[in-house]
Amino acid sequence: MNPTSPQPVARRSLFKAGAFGAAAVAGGLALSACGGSLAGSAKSGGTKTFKLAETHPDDYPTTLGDKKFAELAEKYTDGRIKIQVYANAQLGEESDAIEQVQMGSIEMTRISSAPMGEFVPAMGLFSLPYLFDDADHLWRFLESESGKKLLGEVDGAGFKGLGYYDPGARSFYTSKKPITAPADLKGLKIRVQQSQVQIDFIKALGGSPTPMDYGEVYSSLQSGLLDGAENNEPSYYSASHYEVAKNYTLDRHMRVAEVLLINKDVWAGLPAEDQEALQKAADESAPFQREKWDAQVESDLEKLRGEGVKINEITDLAPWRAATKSVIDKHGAKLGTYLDAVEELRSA
Ligand code: GTR
Repeated sequence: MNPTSPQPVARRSLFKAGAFGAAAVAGGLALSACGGSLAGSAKSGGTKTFKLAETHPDDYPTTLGDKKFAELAEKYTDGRIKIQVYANAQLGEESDAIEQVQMGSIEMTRISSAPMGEFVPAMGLFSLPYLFDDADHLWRFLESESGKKLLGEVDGAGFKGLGYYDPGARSFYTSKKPITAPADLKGLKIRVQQSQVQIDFIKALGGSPTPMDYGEVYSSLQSGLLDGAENNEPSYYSASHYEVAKNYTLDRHMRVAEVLLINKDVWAGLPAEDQEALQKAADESAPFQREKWDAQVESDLEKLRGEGVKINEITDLAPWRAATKSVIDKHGAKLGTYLDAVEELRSA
């Protein structure tokens, strides 16, 4: 990685030879580790075992959502489908996990919609800055016809979208100086997810965007390769990024929906009753995950204060919106009806 220049991300870059090879190897290893003989599923005595890739630790709210989903899926299929949740990025970083689900060497993943945006451009909607007023606004959209249609778009890229999980709100954290105004980001190297929209967001603020895997952020902050990054409270806390970047600026610039995905062919190969059972399990796991999320944000903020993190709450977003309007103008044009729906639901 070149730390001084932003790295453009195209869908193709996620398929670069190295990553593709690594994903294939990881997928193969994971399969043999589970004793799977079919590509994409391990079958024995009429039961199927699916792997679900999750980047977060075991007790993180999205992982708890995955586990609830797995528990309900097993129950509603009378044990015909078992889902094994592999937390802590055991099956690879998110860009690899997406590819593996697309290839079918992993059946399922819970993933951020930001890297999905490189496969399904409409998912880039969630990386538009300062778009949703709050979690309720986001959920009104996610549960609307428009939100469901957007989830359906993953179909064209080889996936079936089973549902959304709460992503909280992403905010900046920096190692040296605290961020209090948009101009403070000038010249800072800020890690972003694999997302062109996020690259443009940091550029609009005068910073130097650095797309990087989640697992590399801690050491890059520590070594000074990065000046900062951005994420929600549970990620900032659970990945210990606060240890190496102690200034947290709550500007809540993005609510990057989390998505639950299954490989499209694996889905298509299931009998209708199992499809219904999986969908019901996913639907019921979402409110459970959201409840866990809200509780986690509260307790993590408390712990972060206890660790001496300097928390700076941004109350006036007007200058931030003004500085980044070009991002909405550039990417919003491609998202027409989805953006209209977000506007309509603003104060429903
Ligand atoms: C988290 C998200 C992860 C991952 C991470 C990141 O908020 O839940 O799936 O995308 O951010 O920044 O890479």
